[in-house]
Amino acid sequence: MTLPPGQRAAEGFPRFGTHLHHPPPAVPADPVIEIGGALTESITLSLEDLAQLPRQERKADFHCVAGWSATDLLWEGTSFEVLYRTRVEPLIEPGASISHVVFEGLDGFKSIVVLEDALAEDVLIADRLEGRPLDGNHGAPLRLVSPSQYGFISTKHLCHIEFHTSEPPAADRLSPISGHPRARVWHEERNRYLPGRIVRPVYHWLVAPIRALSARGSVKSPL
Ligand SMILES: Nc1nc2c(c(=O)[nH]1)N[C@H]1C(S)=C(S)[C@@H](COP(=O)(O)O)O[C@H]1N2
Ligand SMILES: [Mo]
Repeated sequence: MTLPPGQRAAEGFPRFGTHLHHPPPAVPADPVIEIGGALTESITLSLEDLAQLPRQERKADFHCVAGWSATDLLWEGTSFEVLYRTRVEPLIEPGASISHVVFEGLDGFKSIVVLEDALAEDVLIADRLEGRPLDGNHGAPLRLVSPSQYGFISTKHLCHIEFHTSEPPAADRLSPISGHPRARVWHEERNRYLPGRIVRPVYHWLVAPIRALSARGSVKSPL
């Protein structure tokens, strides 16, 4: 098993995130994804709408920027590229060229993704993990999964996708641990300002406390 540079295999698949000790957000009775931005109209996709699109299964490792990796996870869901080509591209404003996509979760978490990275063939909007519906720990009801990018790209509890024609300002851009805008794990693009190998030790040091806090807010799960 080969992990990307600077990663260590974690035990299991921990709940982790900037949500820290906060429990996962409540799942709405009828979950939807709102889709908007530089489009001629905004649309709302229900789970039934998503179910019209082809299903995909994908085995992949998951890499957190702090340095832990979970291996061989089995995700199921919809290809983001197929969703984009079929439901979004026909709505793009004439003359507009989409460059970035913002994914937002029910807890207010956002990731900003370069369109080219979002359209990679391994990017899913997942609703199942290891053969079961996603639980609150890992992003119920739906989450983005972009296995070739650090975990902070893979927004959990996905409820809103917005398409932009230029790079929107990142909320954390002034922070010394601001995430790299590409976040490609094999390039070790951890940090917006500093080379990945330089920041590794600082990030590794964050794993234990964030993992412990995230576990405090976790829900009981069969995994
Ligand atoms: N909605 C939401 N999505 C999120 C986060 C978060 O705090 N909230 N944390 C991100 C980070 S930093 C990581 S490493 C992964 C962790 O996913 P997991 O809890 O399923 O392990 O979720 C990402 N997506
Ligand atoms: Mo992370």
